[in-house]
Amino acid sequence: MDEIRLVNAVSIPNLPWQDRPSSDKGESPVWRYSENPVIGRNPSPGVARIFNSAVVPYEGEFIAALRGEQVNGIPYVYLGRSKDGIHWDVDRDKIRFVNEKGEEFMPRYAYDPRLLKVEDTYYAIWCQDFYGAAIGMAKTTDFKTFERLENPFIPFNRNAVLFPRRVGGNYLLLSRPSDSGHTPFGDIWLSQSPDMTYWGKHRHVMNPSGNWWEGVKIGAGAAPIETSEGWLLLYHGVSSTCNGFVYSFSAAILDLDEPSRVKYRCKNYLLTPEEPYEVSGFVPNVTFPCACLCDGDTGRMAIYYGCADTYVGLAFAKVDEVVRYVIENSQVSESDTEIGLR
Ligand code: BMA
Repeated sequence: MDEIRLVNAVSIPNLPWQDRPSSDKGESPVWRYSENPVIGRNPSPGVARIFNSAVVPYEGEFIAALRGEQVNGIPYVYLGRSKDGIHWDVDRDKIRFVNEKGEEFMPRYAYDPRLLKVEDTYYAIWCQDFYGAAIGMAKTTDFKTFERLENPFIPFNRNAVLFPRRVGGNYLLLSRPSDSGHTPFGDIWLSQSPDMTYWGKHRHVMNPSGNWWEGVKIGAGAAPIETSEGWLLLYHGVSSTCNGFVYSFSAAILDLDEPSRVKYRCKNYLLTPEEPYEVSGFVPNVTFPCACLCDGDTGRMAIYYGCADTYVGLAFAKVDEVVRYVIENSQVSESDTEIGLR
């Protein structure tokens, strides 16, 4: 295997980081931040919990789209700002979304945001009501005005994640068609658009595998990371127990030019609920990644993941070690490696 490296990655000199503790003898190439969680309960007035949230570097600091569960139980998206990616100031007000005329256009609720820069624009994507659970999208260039885009899909759908650049001239969006409740099924799909409005050329990417940790449903987590081996996709997988669902996460590597083809898929999870803040909370046993910052200079990865629908956690890894682990523990099926069109 040639040297494994990030491709098209920006340099993030202040990426949050902590070396792997020597006491950590786990075989996974991912380790947790020792001061987790980085956002605790009741983080700001009117917000009881912040968890599944996404972070981008912005003007030498960091900005986050945070899933904030209000004290009336309704989730919404708030902006957070941080100099170090660890200590966060949470905006008092929800993100104010507008339509293309600049008029206020708020979703009824919004959760599980992802946030990503594509070309010169930042895109926020979340799950919202569109006569049932569906995907909402907005764009911003200054984090002051968020203009809503057309909802990309009819309901029901969740876990939409954009690619950081066009492939074959099109923007790419992963998503997970679902039901409007606590969906007991779910595959990852890829859709393409020339303009961020019309989405089509849908391709199946992968389904829950025979691996028990991801046997019920899967969903894209962080935006795919471009590497010399392909797109590294962190995704969550759900297993069913007599006490309910357990959310772990792992990774797959998608073909760079045909990302509906899975080149490698890790048969083991990279992280599963173990720590008290992951196994105990509003919904126990949930680790739910929504973002990963990668430093182009060092190959370091900082993964932001929701913990037990209550907190935000940070985990670290090195891209070459993750890619190597996925390849060495890969198990792909025929439906993974095919193009995904029937
Ligand atoms: C999923 C989503 C996530 C949540 C998870 C576990 O269906 O609603 O926001 O973290 O369930 O409750």
